[in-house]
Amino acid sequence: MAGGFTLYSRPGSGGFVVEVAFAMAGQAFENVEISKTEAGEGGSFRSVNPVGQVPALILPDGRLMTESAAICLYLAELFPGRGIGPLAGSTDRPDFLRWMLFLSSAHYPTLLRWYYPARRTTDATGIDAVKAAALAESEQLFAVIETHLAGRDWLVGDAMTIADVYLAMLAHWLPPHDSPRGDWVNIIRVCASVAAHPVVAEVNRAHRVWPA
Ligand SMILES: N[C@@H](CCC(=O)N[C@@H](CS)C(=O)NCC(=O)O)C(=O)O
Repeated sequence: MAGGFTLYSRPGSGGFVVEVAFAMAGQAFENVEISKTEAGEGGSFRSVNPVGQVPALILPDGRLMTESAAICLYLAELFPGRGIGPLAGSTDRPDFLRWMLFLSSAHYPTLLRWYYPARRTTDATGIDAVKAAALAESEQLFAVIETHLAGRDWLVGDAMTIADVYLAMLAHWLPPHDSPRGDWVNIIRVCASVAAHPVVAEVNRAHRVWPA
């Protein structure tokens, strides 16, 4: 789409939350599916994003934007009033920034460590230990969220934001079952509310972050 947005993504990836933000905005974009081979070392996608990760967004002026949370925050500003998240100046803005960064910069990397453990050690016999530590840290962070959600409908304020969608995505990546732990009743409750949102449900039909 010349002059529009182009999103490089893959079903089930972090592109999910960005696609939901675009859908909430009602903004069309060209969706380019990148295979793991194209994204791998030496693959053609490396000329777009040198680190080979999705999501990667090409802005209408041709610049590259990476980082799922940064893209979501940008779309929230670009498309105000669409429920993506509270804007600067609103009471809920600090909470929104807190949880978006908590999820993307503290939590997402713990899951990446579990899925790509060989990047975290040069000791071939240390893989299992890296995975165990990654899972333990992820569970600690989910426990923080579980406590925060007690008596609340959403992570931020009194309406769904893209932060809740981000949470549902991470909760359904949790190894080994791709689902939140059964005793996290508050997280499960919020994930169910997110899944019931018609815009989210429509995007998830293609992504299947959770069973559609
Ligand atoms: N910090 C990045 C992480 C993106 C990321 O790790 N994406 C995964 C898919 S969910 C990926 O492309 N992994 C391939 C790799 O790391 O080689 C973001 O928030 O967008």
